[in-house]
Amino acid sequence: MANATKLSSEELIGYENQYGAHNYHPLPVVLSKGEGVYVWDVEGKKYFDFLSAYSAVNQGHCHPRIVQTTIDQASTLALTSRAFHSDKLGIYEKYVTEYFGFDKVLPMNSGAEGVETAIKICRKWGYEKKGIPNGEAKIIVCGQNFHGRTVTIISFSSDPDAKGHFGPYTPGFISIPYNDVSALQQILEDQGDSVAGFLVEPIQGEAGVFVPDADFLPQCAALCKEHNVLFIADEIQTGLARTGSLLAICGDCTCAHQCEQQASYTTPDILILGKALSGGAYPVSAVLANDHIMEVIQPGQHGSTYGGNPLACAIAMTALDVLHDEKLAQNARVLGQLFRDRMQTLVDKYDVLSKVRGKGLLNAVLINDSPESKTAWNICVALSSAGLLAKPTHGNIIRFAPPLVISEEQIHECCDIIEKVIKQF
Ligand code: IF1
Repeated sequence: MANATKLSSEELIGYENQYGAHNYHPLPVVLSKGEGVYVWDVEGKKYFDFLSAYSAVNQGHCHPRIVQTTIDQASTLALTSRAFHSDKLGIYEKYVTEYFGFDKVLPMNSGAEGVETAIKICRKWGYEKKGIPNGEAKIIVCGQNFHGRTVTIISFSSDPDAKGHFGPYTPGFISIPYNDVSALQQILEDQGDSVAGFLVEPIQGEAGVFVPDADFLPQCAALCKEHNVLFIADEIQTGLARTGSLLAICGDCTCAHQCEQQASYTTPDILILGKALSGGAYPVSAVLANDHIMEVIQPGQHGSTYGGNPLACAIAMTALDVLHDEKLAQNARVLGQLFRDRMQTLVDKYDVLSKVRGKGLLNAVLINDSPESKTAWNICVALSSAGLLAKPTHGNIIRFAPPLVISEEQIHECCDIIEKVIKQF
C-alpha cells in the first residue's frame, strides 16, 4: 500500500524521476485538484489551467454533471466487452451520429486509436470500393502534422523527436505542405487513382496553432470529391467547441447540432474525435462516417477491449450535452477574440512577443527568440509562479487554451497575469 502520508511536490517529482519513464518534461508543478478553470498543486497553490490537458478538459475540470454520470455508471456497469451488447452503446451511437450528422460511429478509446481506425477504414474502402490494387493505397498527410504516437502514425510525422529510431516505418503515406491546395491538386492529378484518403488537422495544434487560409479546407474537400478520395478530419484537438464552433471545419456553425448554416460546413467523409469527447473524465474517441464507408468493416475486422464500453458511452453523452447546454462554442468564439485582442496589444507593446494566432480558445503566442532558447520555457515557469499554467510547444511558441467554461472576467484576469509576467522579460 502506497505511503498514506502527504508528500511534497519535490518528493512526488522525485518518485516520477526514479520510477517513471522520462517520456515527458513537465513544468515543475504537481497538481492534486481540479475544478472548472482552476487546478491546485499539492501545496495548495491555485492556478488557472491554460492547457486544459491539451484540450481534453473543454468542459472544465471535474464538471459536476460529468462526475455524477461517471459515478452512477461506474457503480452500475463499467465494461462488458463487445462480446455482448449493452444498454448504453446503441443509445450513445444514435446520439453521437445524430449530433454530428453521420450514419455510423466506430467507438474507440485514445485519439491515436481513432486515427489508426480511420486509416484502416480508409485503406479498406480504397481497395473494396475505389478499386485500388491491394496493398497499394496511399494516404496524403500534411507536414508538421500531429496525429498521435503509434508506429504507423509517427511513420508520417515530420518531427524527428516523434519519429527518430522507431523504424521500420509504415509505408503508404505522402506528405504535402500544410495550407497548400496546389500541392494536393498536383499529387491527386499525378497519382490520384491510388490515393484513398487525405488526413488533415483543421488547425495544426502541436505545430504551433497554425490556422490555414479560410479556403484551404473547403478546396481540399472539393479536390477529394473530384478525385474520389476520402477527406479525413482529425478534430481530436480542434473539435468539440474549442475553436469557437462545434467543429473547426464547420465555419460559422456554433450550435451543437446540425444547423441551417451547413452551407459553410465542409463535411468530412471520416470525422475523428477524442479528448473532450469525455470532458477529461475517461479516454473516449470516435470515428464517424456514412454507411457506404463504414460498411467496409465487418465482424472480426477491427475492435478493442474498452471500445464503446458503457462507462465511456454514458460519459460521452453527458460531455456532449454540456457543450450544447452551456453554449461553449459561442463562449469560445467570443472570449477567444477578446483574448487575441488583448494579446495583440502586448505584441505591439513588448519586443519579447512577436505574434498571436489562433481561433476560438485555441491560441498561441510566438516568443521573439530562437526555438532553441529557454525564453518560452522561462516565461511559462514565471507564469506558473504567477498562478497561470501554460506550456511551450516547439520551443518558442506558448499555447494558451483554457477550459471553454472560462468567464470574461477570468479572461481579463489571466491577460493581466500574462502582461505582468511578460514585463519581466
Ligand atoms: C502527447 C497536442 C500533441 C492530437 C491530434 C491525435 C492525437 C492528438 C490533433 C492523439 C494528441 C496530445 C498528445 C500529447 C500532447 C498532445 C498534443 F497537440 F495536443 F498538444 F502531442 F501534439 N490528433 N495530442 O492533438 O490523441 O492518442 O493522445 O489521445 O502525445 O505528447 P491521444
